[in-house]
Amino acid sequence: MSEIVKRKISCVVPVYNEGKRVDNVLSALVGHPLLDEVIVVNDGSSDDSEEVLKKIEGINLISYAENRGKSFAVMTGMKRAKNDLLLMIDSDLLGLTAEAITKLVEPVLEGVADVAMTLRKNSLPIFKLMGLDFVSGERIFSRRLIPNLDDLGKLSCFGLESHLNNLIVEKGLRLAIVYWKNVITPRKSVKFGYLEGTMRDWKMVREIVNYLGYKGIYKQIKGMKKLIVEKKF
Ligand SMILES: Nc1nc2c(ncn2[C@@H]2O[C@H](COP(=O)(O)OP(=O)(O)O)[C@@H](O)[C@H]2O)c(=O)[nH]1
Ligand SMILES: [Mg+2]
Repeated sequence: MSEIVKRKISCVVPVYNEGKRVDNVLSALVGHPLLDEVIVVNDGSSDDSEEVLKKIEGINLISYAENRGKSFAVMTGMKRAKNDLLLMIDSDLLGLTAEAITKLVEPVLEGVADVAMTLRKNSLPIFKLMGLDFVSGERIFSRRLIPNLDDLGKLSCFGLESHLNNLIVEKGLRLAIVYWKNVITPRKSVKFGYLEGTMRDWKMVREIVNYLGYKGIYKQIKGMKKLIVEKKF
């Protein structure tokens, strides 16, 4: 990275029952030279996430007992964030490294894009074909993207990404897609077992469709595709 402007980054990590996976994710984040702070929000996990998190030094841990969904958790973390640049990272990623984080934040730090988001090794084939995984949870952007953080708290658990996408399209921001060729997001059936995993997948799809509608999804993808910068990352 040659001439990057030193803009400080606050990283927000939502955690819900990720005791098995969160340790590795945080080891890629804590102490990363480009991250100023790592804020972790754990709400109502019923596994050992809280115990695992309490042992990790160098994080800013926010915990509350009631499970209020990912959107609310991310909003809570962002309200605590000190910096203009906000980086969202899911806590269940497999194979995450400090280099992958550098690769994701670089386009924004270098001023090539306003927003950067990932396309992961196991993003759906159709997303790979499109060159856009519009539901990806890993993104970096300026907090100016979100006029009112409280709006996030009102979204359904998985409405967050769709809401942010709408704001990106509305504002016509330059979008970088960063290919993470070694990072995987585990399928819900792996995390929760086949039956519960499938039910949760459908719930997520329903929430996105309820929020955007089928036409809205098409419009959003089309709008985002137009904003993707040419340079490959
Ligand atoms: N704090 C918090 N985090 C959540 C909640 N639901 C999901 N997450 C986290 O958000 C990220 C994405 O959720 P996940 O279930 O993996 O969705 P997927 O990646 O779209 O399949 C993971 O890091 C989860 O731990 C929640 O209710 N509260
Ligand atoms: Mg996931």
